[in-house]
Amino acid sequence: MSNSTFEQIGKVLREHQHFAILGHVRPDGDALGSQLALALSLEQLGKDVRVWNEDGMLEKYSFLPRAELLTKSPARAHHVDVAIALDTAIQNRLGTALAAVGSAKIWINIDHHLSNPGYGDLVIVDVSAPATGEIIFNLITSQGLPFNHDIAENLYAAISTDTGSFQYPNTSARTFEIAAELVRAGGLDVGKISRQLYENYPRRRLELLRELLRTMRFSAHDRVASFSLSLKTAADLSVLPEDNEGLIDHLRAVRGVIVAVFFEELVDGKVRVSMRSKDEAVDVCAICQKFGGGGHTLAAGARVRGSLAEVEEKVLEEIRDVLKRGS
Ligand SMILES: [Mn+2]
Repeated sequence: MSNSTFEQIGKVLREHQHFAILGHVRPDGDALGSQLALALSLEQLGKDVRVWNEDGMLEKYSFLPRAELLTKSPARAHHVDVAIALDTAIQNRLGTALAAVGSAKIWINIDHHLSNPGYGDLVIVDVSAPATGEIIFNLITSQGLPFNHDIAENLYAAISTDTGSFQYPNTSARTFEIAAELVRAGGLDVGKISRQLYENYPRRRLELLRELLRTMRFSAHDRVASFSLSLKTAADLSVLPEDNEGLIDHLRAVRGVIVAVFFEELVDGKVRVSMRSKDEAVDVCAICQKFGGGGHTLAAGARVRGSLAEVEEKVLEEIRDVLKRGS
């Protein structure tokens, strides 16, 4: 990534008319906020912009300014000039949004995941950025693209959620400078945004946490903590996929825990594994890559075929091996 890549992307954004902005399946605040922010900037330039995600807009993030722009990917493929994948480590993780792009002259890939192989024609994978939203901010400001309150609020939400409210290790002085600029130039009400992000959960999320805590396990001398969600429990509680975002942090927050793992049984015979590490020496991205997944050094995931019990066993064994080798 270099300034010239930012310039090339800026040029492509100005010179073309029809855009599709895509994000990964099971989106988080960074994916959704980044998609909306870039879309709003392009809209101000007078561009025709589609904003697609396999899951559409989540209830939890429907407060984001102009959230209605982001829709489920259409069943019929559309031709666009430029397709832009945001926050998406593997192109397949675009899901139906990938299929919705009939063809595009140019693919742009903007991301901060270590495991991103750099697919596409113009690529910015900045692993030092704690959120894709930070890279979008850099793109908008460096290329003089339109900026306003709504764009600022979407970027603030993206950065706040992906840094765990400015806590995770990638959070830098630059991150705070960007946040300050968003608050100042965008005229943001931080308290209001934070209430919507962190104090507006449905009751069932806490009921889900109660069930997850019943399954909590510690191993490797309490350095590994995990819990799991079966399809049955998810159905009993009418859980939405978005309800479990962030619950793994309860495991990570325990003193002595180095690796936290969340296992979620999926309908397709696979188990979704989310992993967090508190120690740079324990690279959970590398562990997840062994199971076909990827992510960041301290936060990664994979989808592994097998029953909940089988996958738990296999994955926990692998983590214990890695910890043994390290200690
Ligand atoms: Mn992200």
